[in-house]
Formats: sequence, structure tokens, C-alpha cells
Amino acid sequence: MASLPLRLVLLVSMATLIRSSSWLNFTGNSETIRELIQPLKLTCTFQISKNDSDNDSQVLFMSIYHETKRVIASISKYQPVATSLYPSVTKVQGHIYHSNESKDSYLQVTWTHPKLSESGKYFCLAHAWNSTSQNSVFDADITVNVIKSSTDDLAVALSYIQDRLDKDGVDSIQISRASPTLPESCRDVISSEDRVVVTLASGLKVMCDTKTDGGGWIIFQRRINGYVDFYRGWKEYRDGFGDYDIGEFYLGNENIFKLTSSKKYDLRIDLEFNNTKYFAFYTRFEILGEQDYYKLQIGGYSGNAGDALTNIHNDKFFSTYDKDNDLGTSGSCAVTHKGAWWYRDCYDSNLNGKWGSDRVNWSKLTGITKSVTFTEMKIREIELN
Ligand SMILES: [Ca+2]
Repeated sequence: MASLPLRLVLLVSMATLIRSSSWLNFTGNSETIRELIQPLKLTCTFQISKNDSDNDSQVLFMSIYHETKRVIASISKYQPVATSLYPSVTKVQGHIYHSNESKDSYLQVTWTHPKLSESGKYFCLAHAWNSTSQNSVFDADITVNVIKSSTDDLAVALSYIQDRLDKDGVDSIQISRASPTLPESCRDVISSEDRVVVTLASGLKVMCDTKTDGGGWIIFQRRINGYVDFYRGWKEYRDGFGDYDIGEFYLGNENIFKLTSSKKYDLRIDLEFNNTKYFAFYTRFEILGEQDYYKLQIGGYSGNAGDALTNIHNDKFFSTYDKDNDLGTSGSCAVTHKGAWWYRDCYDSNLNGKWGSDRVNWSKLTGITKSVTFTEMKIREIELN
């Protein structure tokens, strides 16, 4: 590539004459644009012929739109400021002149960093009015091909910047790179997938449930196949374990404590038993810090799974096989029931119990001898208005 993208001249020009001797010109800075490093500029100009005997013709409306019917920009006699609601357009300009001003009305849009998805056919449309033919519609189109940039293109772009630095004696040059904004919570995550793994702005990597009851849930416990062993000690329950690819994990009590102590959350537990889905919903859920053994604070139940937490487990400490904080005086509930939970002496629910051992209980559904076959525990920030 010999010349630099920024210096590209107008290469493309297509115009269609529909009627009368006025013209609509639609031009781009290049037919082929290199993704992200070469700007794309489209200019639509309405030329009123000098021979036009009808001096009274004028433009009422101009717009540029993409073949997908997305309107890129528009301007009208009645709304004479060029506007673009299209998010990646970085600049929009335009003016509508009256025919006696001897200037051409125009509409121009610029993308500084066009993407591959901005390829395609663009149309410019102009509605004009004159006293003889009344309303006339002009249109013109142009096809733009945004192609992937190569490392050669980047090398040329960098050497151009170097040239500018040398020639202009510029002390410093700022190169800004658009950094993707990380979501604050799963509430900010919109996806066509119903479960999606994202890194939050805090740095915490979580799986979001984007669909259930409107989505926005951070899943902190998930068991679907028994591939991950949940019979683990204090440190692992504190820090988290499991595998997002396998789909089974525990986010860690320390993470749950940090989340629930900084904002208010609802808790939702989704379960499957005998091929039927159930849920339990709680409007109050928090766990305290490690010095309080991640004590459970729970209340405000609704749902169809029954409440197997509030009665027995509210205000109880978390226990693991290597850390017995339960209220039973003889032995350890975690050891006896092969789990890790907010045991009293011992439990009404045991969703971290050993898979395949009939210990994954939600007593209101399963009793204490049958297991659920799916469990997700998830939290969503309560919107405070
Ligand atoms: Ca005990």
C-alpha cells in the first residue's frame, strides 16, 4: 500500500437522475476501506441545475441509509440540523440551501473507525419540491467494502505517525484505543445465550443467567451433571472452585460476601426434580464475612419449591468437613451428610451435598433421601429507585 488512507481522494461517484435536470451525487472516499484504521466518509450532494428554468425548486429532506434499512443520518428543511443516531458515526454534517443561494445542499457522515459490519450498499434519498413538477424523489447508491486490515497496513499507519512526528516537531501524540467497557453486573449483560460467562468491571469472572425472570442474575452455585466434586474444604468454599466450561462451580463465599455486603440482592434458587422445574425466591440474602464464618442472613421467601432455608438455616454459620461450625454437639453435619452448608443440627436443604449419593436435598421437594438433578443459586441486585 503506497499511499496513506487519510490522503485518499474521491474514487467513487455514482449519481442517478430521476427527473428534471437536478442531480443527486453520492460519493465515498474509497470503495474499499481498511477496517478500523481508515476513515469512511460518505457525502450526498443535491445539485440544482443552473439551467433549471424553475428557480423555485428546493430540497425538503435528505437521508442516508444502509441496505439493512438502518437510517444513518438525515436532515430536513424543517429540522435543518444534520443528525445521526447511528452509534458508530463519529461526525455528521449537512446543510439545506434554498435554490436562490447557489450552493448545493448536502449531507455527510464520517466513521473514524469503520468495522467490517459497516460494509454494504448505502443509499442517499432526497425529496425536492418545485412549482412545476411538485414533489420529486432522487436517489443514488454506493457500495462500500470494509476489509480486514493487515499487519502491513498497520506498519504503514505507524510510519505515517512517525513521519508526522518528525515533520511537525510534535512532542507527543496521543493514540486512543477504544477499550471495551466491562459490565458492572450481570444486569448490564444482554445476550442471545441464556448463560454467558463475563468478566465484571471488578475483575470477577462470573456466569450470568440472562433470561430467567428477566435475567440479570449472577450465578454463584451451579450443578448440572456431577462432574465437579463439591465435597471440599473451607479454603476452597471460601475462594471458589469448579469449571465454567463444564458448567459446575461455586463462586466462593468471600466473593458472595463482598457482593452481598456492598449492595442489596435478591436470591433465586432454580431446581429440577423428577423432570420438573421449581424455584425459591428470597428478597433478603446476605452472607457475613469470614470472621463470622460466612453466616447466612435470609428471608422473604416466595416460589413453588417450598422454603427449605429460612427456618433451619437463617443466622447459621457455614461449615465444611474440615471446619465444623454447626450447632450439633455430636460430630459434624458436613462430614455426616457429605456437603458444605449453613448447617444447624443438621439441615432442611443440602444443595452442595455429594452428587449421586441422594444428598443433594431440598427437603420440601425431595425429602432427605432423594436428590435434585439441577441446581442454580443466583443473585440479582435490587433496583433502588
Ligand atoms: Ca458439630
